[in-house]
Amino acid sequence: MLTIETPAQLFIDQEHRYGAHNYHPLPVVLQRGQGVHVWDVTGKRYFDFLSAYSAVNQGHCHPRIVQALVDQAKELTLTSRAFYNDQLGPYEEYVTSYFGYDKVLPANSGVEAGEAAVKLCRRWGYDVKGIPKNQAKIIFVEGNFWGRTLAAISSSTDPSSRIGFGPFMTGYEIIPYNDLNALDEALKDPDVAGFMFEPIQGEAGVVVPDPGYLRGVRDRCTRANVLMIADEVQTGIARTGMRLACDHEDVKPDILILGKALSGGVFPVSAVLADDEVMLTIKPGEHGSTFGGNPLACAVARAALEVVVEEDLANKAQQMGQLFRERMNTLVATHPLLGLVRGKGLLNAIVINDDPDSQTAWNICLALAENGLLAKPTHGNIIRFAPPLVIRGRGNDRMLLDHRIDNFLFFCLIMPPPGLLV
Ligand code: IF1
Repeated sequence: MLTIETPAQLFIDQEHRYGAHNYHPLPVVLQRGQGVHVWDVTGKRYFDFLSAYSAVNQGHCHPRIVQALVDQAKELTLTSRAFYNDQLGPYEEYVTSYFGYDKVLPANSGVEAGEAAVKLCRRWGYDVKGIPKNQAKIIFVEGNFWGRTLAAISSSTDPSSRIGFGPFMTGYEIIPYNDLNALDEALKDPDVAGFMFEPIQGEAGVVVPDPGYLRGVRDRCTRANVLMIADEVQTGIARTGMRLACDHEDVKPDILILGKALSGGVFPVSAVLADDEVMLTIKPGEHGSTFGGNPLACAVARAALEVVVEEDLANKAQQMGQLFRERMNTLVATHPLLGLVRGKGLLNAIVINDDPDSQTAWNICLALAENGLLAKPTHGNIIRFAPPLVIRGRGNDRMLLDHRIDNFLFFCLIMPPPGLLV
């Protein structure tokens, strides 16, 4: 029988035929995005509860950010850093003053910024702390995720990130997350230069540490003369209800890593921020990248940050996240499949009461997509829910908030067609 392939299937087949198979996407082919919504090629509208893993905090195709991209693209897109340009300085002044650091090292992806942070930390360890050459150690935590490069996966405890990619980088030590006693023990080593971690672990399944953990890390790193390196690629830029997740405990990392929503998802932009004692250990010609600090990235990132400030997205994330968890907890109490809800601001996850190796979370996400909400499982039975921070839309009334959440609860309550959840 002749099967008329849907346009969506054509795109799926094309990706399968011509693209690397390094992802397992939901069977949804997206074509347009605006605010909290995306549309697929059939015109179906979805609430986006993934936000490109917290890269579109400002909402899809935010007009202000897109305009900044368009305007700059007509002037100058890339010069290389062999020359100065008229966008980098103003952006550097803006971003360092907003986050409270002396300097910024501009980069493109989160992992590239993470690599720069590791290099800065090691160089500071040798030149400032006086660690013997090539002996510097950096402490990471179990469940960490900061990207897919060899330096990043060398610190990973997730076999799927590591298997088949050795040999790995040395000079790393891994301790449990959210364990200050383990950190105390690791910091006894005089060759430790830094402690790099996420204030809330994203990929691990939105793992929120105990209250006081961030402050405990800060005090211990200060006492041990070790750099506290906060990877806020996913938790930063208002996502958890404050400017940075570290702000929840009024803690200033020595090195701050940003990415994703730093550009509102409009362009690849990342950054490492630090004060002069750390940042100036790298001299001209010792680090860089073709696109790092390009005029287009600077114009986009500046607009993206201005949107966060002017639309008060941190407070919106705080309020909406509170409402989300309250409402979801009423569901959890009555719905056998739904386990605990956890998160901060609009970085939340629900643990599904089933074996991580089961298809339950995946099937729930298929059912959610069927009902117009996009979310994706992480680590088997955990579903992350992270909509754009503008989800309350233009109106600020609570009814609208409830409406959005009721819509979502509606999706969750609708059990998928029989047999889809096995
Ligand atoms: C993919 C995961 C999330 C990150 C943190 C650095 C980076 C990431 C805390 C590197 C990137 C992305 C990678 C992306 C999916 C997404 C992800 F599932 F892979 F782990 F968010 F949890 N630090 N996370 O979360 O930034 O180099 O990617 O710009 O498809 O691999 P990047």
